[in-house]
Amino acid sequence: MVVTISEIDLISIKQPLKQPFKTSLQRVEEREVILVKVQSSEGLVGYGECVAFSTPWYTEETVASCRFVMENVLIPLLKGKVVERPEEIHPLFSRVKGNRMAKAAIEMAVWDLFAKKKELPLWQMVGGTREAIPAGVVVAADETEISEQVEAVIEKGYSRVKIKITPSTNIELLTGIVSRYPDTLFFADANGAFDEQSFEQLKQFDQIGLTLIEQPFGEQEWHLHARAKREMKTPICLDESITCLEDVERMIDEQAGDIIVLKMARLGGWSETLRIVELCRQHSIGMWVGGMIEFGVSKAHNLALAALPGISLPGDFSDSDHFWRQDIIDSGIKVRNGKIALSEKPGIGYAVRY
Ligand code: OSB
Ligand code: MG
Repeated sequence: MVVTISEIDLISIKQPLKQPFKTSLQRVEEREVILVKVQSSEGLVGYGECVAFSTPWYTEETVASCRFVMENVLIPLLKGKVVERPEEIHPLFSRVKGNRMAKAAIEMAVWDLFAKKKELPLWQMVGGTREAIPAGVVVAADETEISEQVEAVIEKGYSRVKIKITPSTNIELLTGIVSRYPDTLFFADANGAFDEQSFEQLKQFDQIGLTLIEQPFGEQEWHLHARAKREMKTPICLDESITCLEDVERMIDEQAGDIIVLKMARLGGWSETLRIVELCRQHSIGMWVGGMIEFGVSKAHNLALAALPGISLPGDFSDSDHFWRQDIIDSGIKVRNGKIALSEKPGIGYAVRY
């Protein structure tokens, strides 16, 4: 199977969020992403979405740095190339240092293109075995708003809720919420807000009945994460610390975590993510697919990833109408009875409009 990459276009997408996304790191009110459209000489089209933020508050990359690297470095490497397998993109880009979110966006578009060429849903092309993906939602709000927002999402059918925490989170409030909904899985995401001084505060979260605690310490704090894993019973999950396969190997070697969040954008795309999934399967490391306030193209790729065997925990998969008035894919991502059905159409399975 041969594809000649003839065109690569970058399209800016900008939309206000329906409600502000508030974390200890950043308040996000408007989201800008770059839609990547890759075309083959025979007229097939694949889509990726570059999900770096406007400023480097979550990862080092930004919308501007990604656009620069894509336009000046990655697109010239790929344009006009004859590609036989989508796996060829990762080594082609490996001569470029870092810039994983920029690489991922283009690489993902090529994977979508190949699935369309093969006339297969992307989730089937990568070996997915599930037909519906359990939904999960993030409540990132001020303390006064949390109870109300949790109640609202549970009423909408979500059975996994992720709440943002910091050392000053009101433990009684959180304990009350978690015990009020015994059938709901609660994840707590700290985005690295704890440190050695606040270690004892972190331990208080161990009694609440959380499914996991995500990234309590900074991304390089391997020792503190290992200590948390030793001293606490709640599983420790790494998000920001995991940027490549070697980071997962380090987590395993240093026993610094039980679970990882898969974010294809942060990991540089499909190839690296699939290697990581294999490694985690071999070592019985839990996995789930994380979100970054994305639009439907990125979510569709992530849904295909979540269809793989071994990805057992529910990910950051909310309905398009959670963040957006109008998503960029037709009909949007729909949560029904706490699940999202996978599309049977080729590639990412949704028509894109922008
Ligand atoms: O840490 O998981 C995170 C959003 C933006 C940046 C980082 C994170 C998040 C989320 C997921 O919490 C939000 C979503 O559902 O897309
Ligand atoms: Mg996180």
